[in-house]
Amino acid sequence: MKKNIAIVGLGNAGSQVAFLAQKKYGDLFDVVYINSSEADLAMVEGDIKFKIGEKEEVEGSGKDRSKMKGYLKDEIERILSTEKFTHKIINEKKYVFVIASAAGGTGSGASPVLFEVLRTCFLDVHFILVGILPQLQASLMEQGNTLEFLNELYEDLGENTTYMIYDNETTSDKAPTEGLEIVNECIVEDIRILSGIDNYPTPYDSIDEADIESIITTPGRLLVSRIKKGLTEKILEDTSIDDIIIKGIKQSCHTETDRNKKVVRWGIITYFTEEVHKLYVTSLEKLRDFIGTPIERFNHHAVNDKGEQFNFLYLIASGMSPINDRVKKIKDRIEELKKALANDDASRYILSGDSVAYDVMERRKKEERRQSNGTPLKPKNIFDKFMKKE
Ligand SMILES: Nc1nc2c(ncn2[C@@H]2O[C@H](COP(=O)(O)OP(=O)(O)OP(=O)(O)O)[C@@H](O)[C@H]2O)c(=O)[nH]1
Ligand SMILES: [Mg+2]
Repeated sequence: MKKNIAIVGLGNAGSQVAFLAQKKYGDLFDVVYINSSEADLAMVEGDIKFKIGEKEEVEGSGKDRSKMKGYLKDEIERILSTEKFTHKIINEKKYVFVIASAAGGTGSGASPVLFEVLRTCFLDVHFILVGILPQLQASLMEQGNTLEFLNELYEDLGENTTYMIYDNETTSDKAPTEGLEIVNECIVEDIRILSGIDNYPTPYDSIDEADIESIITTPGRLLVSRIKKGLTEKILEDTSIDDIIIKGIKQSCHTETDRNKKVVRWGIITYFTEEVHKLYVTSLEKLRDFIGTPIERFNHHAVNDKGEQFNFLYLIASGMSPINDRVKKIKDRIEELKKALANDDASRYILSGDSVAYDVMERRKKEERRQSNGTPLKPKNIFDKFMKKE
């Protein structure tokens, strides 16, 4: 089977997601790893790995985004002249997902600019940027990096970008490693749905490859909700399908949906038994109240004759609003942490690591500004935009 999708994982979080995708669905995805940490790269297996950064440096960047941009800039020509990467992996794909944590150094720093380089070089491939937000309890440094990442997404990559935002806060009630694994799993399963693999043949309404393409390539935020439980005749007699879908969105690992409801397209893929199909009210008014009314709707209804425990419903929504409500929470958290540092002696001691980290971040930004006055060549000059920050 020809693979339509590649996953480029940057930094530790991105690589872990790519590795999971490789392990679970190696027949659907090609994967690429990019990391500054030799140790992290050694833990994953896949088609191709790029180590960026100084050779003798074994570990990551220590959350230094700008250093990573510099490292990627130094290596970008080598990466783009690696035929296996460009010809076999990227150029042959329909969709390439570029995945990283927004909070670290390597993935957060390198992924937006890499995304821009790739989409400039490979015009026939659709690129989707996937960012993972840190928990609200994460450090000042991580929150600061996240804001920079989101700034690059919204300001530098701009409106013509399709992106997905996952959130480690959604699993903050779980044990730390378990929480991250749930998020990784969610990302991989969502991308699997976007491959269209579960759109079973049907004589009824259907979503074909071109429809999926028009949903996925809509600029703005892309969200997937997968519902596999509770879609039984008994439950649907008392509960509206809208409520089930809304709950599915709220309980997913995607970050919260913005209150400024906007959605351009959605696709709903159902696989229901006849009985459940009869209970399915397709107007979905409450859902529209929750995420907005799409300009275009696509439906895929296939009949499940295997038994209602196999019923499922997937929602793919695209062109959604920027995550301004969540950004506000990050900013509030940064203010809270800074205030605690300034006012409270007890907090000052506990949070001193953060304070130092924040100073380091400020210094790095200045350094980055100073370095951005060179006259680099293409595609290196794409980096300029990302290295000019205040
Ligand atoms: N969902 C998820 N989050 C992760 C994972 N690994 C780390 N994180 C989170 O990502 C943030 C750190 O990003 P990393 O991906 O480790 O950083 P990096 O890109 O390797 O950058 P460096 O700072 O250079 O090491 C923290 O908020 C972690 O909690 C993972 O496997 N899955
Ligand atoms: Mg790392």
